Amino acid sequence: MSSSSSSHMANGSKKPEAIENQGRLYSMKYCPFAHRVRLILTLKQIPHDIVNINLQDKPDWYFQIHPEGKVPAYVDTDDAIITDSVTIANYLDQKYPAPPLYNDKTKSRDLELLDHFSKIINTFSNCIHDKDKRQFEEIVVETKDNLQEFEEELGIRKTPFFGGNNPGMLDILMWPWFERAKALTILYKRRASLDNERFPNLVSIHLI
Ligand SMILES: N[C@@H](CCC(=O)N[C@@H](CS)C(=O)NCC(=O)O)C(=O)O
Repeated sequence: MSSSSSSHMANGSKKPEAIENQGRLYSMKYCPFAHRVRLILTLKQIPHDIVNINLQDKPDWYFQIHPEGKVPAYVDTDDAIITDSVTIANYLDQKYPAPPLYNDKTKSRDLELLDHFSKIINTFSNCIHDKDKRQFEEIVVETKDNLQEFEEELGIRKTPFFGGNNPGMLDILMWPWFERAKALTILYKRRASLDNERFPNLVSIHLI
């Protein structure tokens, strides 16, 4: 369904030719935002290829696709260019409705929670890039407080995932940061995890 170059294209490289009838994701192997889109492409079985971009030495041609040179960017079969992970996810969900990733009853709350999740993304990013000078304990307390409403929402929905019995859009768009949370344990040499007593629902989804 997809092919991807494991190396990352740098300046001086030639832009790979588009493949007929396939969209293309410009990605970077470790980027959580691009990971979101890879999950959607796989789940919806959308034919695509993946071109990885070296973000330390971006190819000149890539700025014609994304003026700021960021990933992810998705180029559709009709050459439409879509940037920003959430915009791409929603675009693909509209174009390829199966399986459905939103539920009419919960969509607006999902979008609200997604917006609130950006606080957690920012904290994670600041920690990883050594920009958050606070003590580890303080960061953990704040992050847990920010996750409280997610735990409560699962309690209200009484379903294993935000999407119901299967992961939905919110689950998918949050997942890359849960998967990477263990990086904080390595970075701070302290265990960064959620406690089962306070976060039983989130722990059971994410096994962290
Ligand atoms: N809001 C964007 C954020 C994308 C983003 O920040 N990507 C990072 C890689 S993880 C990037 O391209 N960094 C390179 C740069 O800023 O020059 C999205 O959701 O797609």
